[in-house]
Amino acid sequence: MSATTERPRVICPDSGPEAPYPLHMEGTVISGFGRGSKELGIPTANLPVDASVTPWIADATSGVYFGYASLLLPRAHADSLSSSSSSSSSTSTAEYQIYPMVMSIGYNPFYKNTVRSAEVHVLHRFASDFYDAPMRLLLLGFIREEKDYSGLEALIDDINIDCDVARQSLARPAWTPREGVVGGGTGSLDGAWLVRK
Ligand code: ADP
Ligand code: RBF
Ligand code: MG
Repeated sequence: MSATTERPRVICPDSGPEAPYPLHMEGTVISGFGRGSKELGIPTANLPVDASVTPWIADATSGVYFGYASLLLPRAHADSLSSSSSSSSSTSTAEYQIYPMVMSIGYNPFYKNTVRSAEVHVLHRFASDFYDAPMRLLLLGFIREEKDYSGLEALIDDINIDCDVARQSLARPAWTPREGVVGGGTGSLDGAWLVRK
């Protein structure tokens, strides 16, 4: 129908991420604009944009990035693999779990925001919210610049293609961490920073 459907689904070299990637970012999941992105089927976990914590973000091109997110979920969260019910030891500490992600950094021209936001759509279906959870991000590549759209449907279509691009591009061995990806296989990417204590 539109040109967007012709977008390539695998981007960046098979050999793995290239400079300046990987880029790191971390923070606590905060409330966003409350625009009901959840109702659109695309919830986004917002992180504070603070150049004193994340120096590279000040000069980062606004747009859509892909990579991995790790989350330290409370042990009571249904998606926590270190929940007391699934853990053999009651003294074990919670661990970061890795998920593929796609994210937007920018002003969301469709909504004409005046402040820059960083929002992450985690490619996993969660049983419940995880506001206040510590989150780490490993950005591995840039997908596209942010755009304005004539209608919400066109924005949603493009975001769904972004998800497809991220999923397929991250599925290659040099783009998959050695361990720790929830529901994922193993590859040769160094994901140690995402899960370190
Ligand atoms: P807000 O405007 O507060 O960011 P959203 O509608 O974007 O609200 O929903 C974001 C919240 O949804 C996240 O903070 C998180 O707690 C929850 N959530 C559930 N599933 C996901 C997911 N797959 N990716 C991102 N956030 C999710
Ligand atoms: N907003 C835009 O205005 N233009 C975009 O091109 C755009 N691309 C996005 C891509 C992804 C992968 C995600 C997760 C969000 C994107 N957004 C974009 C932000 C979107 O408008 C925002 O998530 C909702 O408004 C909810 O805050
Ligand atoms: Mg959000």
